[in-house]
Order: sequence, then structure tokens, then C-alpha cells
Amino acid sequence: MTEATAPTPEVLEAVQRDFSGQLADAGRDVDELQRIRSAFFGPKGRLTLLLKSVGQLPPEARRDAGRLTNEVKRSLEGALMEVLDATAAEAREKELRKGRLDLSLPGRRAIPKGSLHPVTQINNEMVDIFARMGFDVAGGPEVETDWHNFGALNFPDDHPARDMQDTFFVRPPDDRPAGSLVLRTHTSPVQIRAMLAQGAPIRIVAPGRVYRCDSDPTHSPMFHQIEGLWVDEGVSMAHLRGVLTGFINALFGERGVRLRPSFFPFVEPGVEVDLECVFCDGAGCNVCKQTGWMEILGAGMVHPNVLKSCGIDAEKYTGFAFGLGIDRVAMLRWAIDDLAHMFRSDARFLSQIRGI
Ligand code: FA5
Repeated sequence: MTEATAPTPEVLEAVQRDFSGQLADAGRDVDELQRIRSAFFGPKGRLTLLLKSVGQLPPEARRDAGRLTNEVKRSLEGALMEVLDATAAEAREKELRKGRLDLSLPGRRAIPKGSLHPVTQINNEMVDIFARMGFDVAGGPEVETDWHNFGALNFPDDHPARDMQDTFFVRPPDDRPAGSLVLRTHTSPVQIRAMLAQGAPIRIVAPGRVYRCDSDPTHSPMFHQIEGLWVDEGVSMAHLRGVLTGFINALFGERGVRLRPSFFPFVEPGVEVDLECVFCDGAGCNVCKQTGWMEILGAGMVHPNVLKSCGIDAEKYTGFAFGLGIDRVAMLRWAIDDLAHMFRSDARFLSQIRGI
């Protein structure tokens, strides 16, 4: 083409004629219309090059040539866009007439959003409550030595107390229980690890998975506990009651809390803590077996033998510990009747418990 010379009125008129001819020939052919667009307005299009050539004109000719070229460009572009828009509208109309678009169909659902598992939700809530009371978070391994899981916690070898927690052995005892490895049966061994590492004073909670050979609607072979431990000078049963009552009220609102004497080898005295039934508010129902109370955790004053196992002066320091079943608390919170629901990964169940 010769337009590279200069955008004179004659050249622009010739371009306009050519454009109109091509546009008329293209009709509603979208590919052809796009080709015209790039041939006239693309980076190497005829009008683009003409506009560029304005800069090479003598200064006195530039203004008029620039204005005229821009006017032509705008008008031709407008004409092309009109045809493109009309073509798109016709295509849409045609599609609608074909009846393939059913406006009565329900909309597509957004990708379902996941949420934290109920046990994780409750666990985070509990850790937050204890963190507000000044407890740090500690952890330990799920495969434990017999010594951390039992021995250091004042379970004598061959003592029947070991039968309270049906144990999965990773390396079974041969002649000495001390040589065995177990899946930890509770989070209490974290007390031992934390006291050995940090000494006293210490104030920690330790959430985690634990394992027992146990299975029914309220017992699962793998479940979650959260352990608490506070050792310092002058810590007493009153502190234990205060902390646990504060915790329970924060989690379940104001309701009755009751301590009952109980036995765990690693505490003395030991207690089990009951909560006024969340289903009947203490009146008595099937869930609480008509007692009005539900057991949620074990606790007590750390046995001096346990402090001694960890090298802590039992004359100077006292402390309390507690261990609570996280899954049980989740059952109470959402009135879940079978613990197994927690571990079936059934999205229909999980989607009903979307808290956090
Ligand atoms: C213990 O495990 C003690 N280590 C708790 C403790 C810690 C006492 C510190 C004193 C001082 P127990 O076996 O009772 O105690 O279990 C504690 C809680 O775990 C129970 O109250 C219950 O909520 C939960 N739990 C026990 N067994 C199961 C199971 N198989 N499935 C689900 N939850 C369970």
C-alpha cells in the first residue's frame, strides 16, 4: 500500500472506501470482521501506520493531518464495533431461540466450602480458654515408652491400674514392662516430658491423639484428650477447682460443676469432674442416665512420686493436673449420639457442624 507516504485527504478517502467495501463483504462473518479489525486498527494496521506517519510531516501540516486521521479512525472503528455488537447479539438471540437455555433451571452451586473438623473446633476453643488463663501449649509423641506412659506416672509394674487403660503395644513387654513401647493411652506422659524439659514452675496444656483398645458409642480406639498441668509453690485443690470451673463456664456457660473422689495412680487426691447435664439442665434424662450430671474429666493433685520422677522438689512444689476427652465434649456441645460419627469423614454429618 502507498498510505505509508502521508495521510492526505485523498489517501484517507481511499482507505475509507476500501474499509466500507470489506465491511459490506464480511457480512456477519465474525472471523472476517476480526481480520478487518486487525488489518485497519491492529499494531500494523493501515490506520495505525497512517497515524504514526503524521509525526514525519512538516510541523505546519501535522495538526490537520493528525485531526483528520483520528476522525477517520474513530468513525471506522465505531462502524466496525456496531457490526460486531450486532453480530454478537444475533448469535445470542439464535442460541436462545434454539431453546438450549433453560432459565428455570436452578443455578449452579458454588464449590462447597470446607470447615474445621468438630474436634479441631472444640480443641481450638479449649486451648484459647486455657491460654487466656496463662497456660502454654506443649506436645509429645504418640508412640511412647512404657516409662513415660506408665512408670513415671506412678503405675507400678504389673499393677492392676495398668488395666484401666487397655493398651495397644508397639513393642510388647517381654520380661520387663519397662522395655515396651505403646501407643500412648492418655496425654498424661506429656506432663512428664514437659516437667523433665522445663522443671517447675510450669503451667501447660497438651492436646493430642490417644489410643485404647476400646470401642462402643461413647468409646473410640483413637480419641483426643487435652491434658493440663500447673505446678508451682502453694498450688492447691482450690486452684484446681477454680481453673476447671472457669474453663467449664467459658465453654458451656454458667452451670453446676461437681468434684467426686476418684483414683488415678499419678494424683493424690484424685477426682472426677461432673458437669450439670447440658441436655436436661440437671433434671435427669436418658443421656445423663437420670443422674443430672455428666462426667467430663479426671483430675487431681500431682502425686509427689511423679514430681520426684521429674526431678522436682516435692517438698517445695505442689501442683494439679487434669485430663479431658475432647471428643466427649464435642458430643455434648452438638448432641452427637455416637462417637464414631466423628471419624467416618461423612460430609453430610460434618457439614452440619460449621462453627468456626
Ligand atoms: C485419663 O486418661 C487420665 N490421664 C486423666 C487425668 C489426667 C486424671 C490428669 C488425673 C490427672 P480417663 O481414662 O478417665 O483418665 O480418661 C479421661 C477422659 O477421656 C474421660 O473422662 C473421657 O472423657 C475420655 N475417654 C476415655 N476413654 C475414651 C474413649 N475410648 N473414647 C473417647 N473418650 C474417652
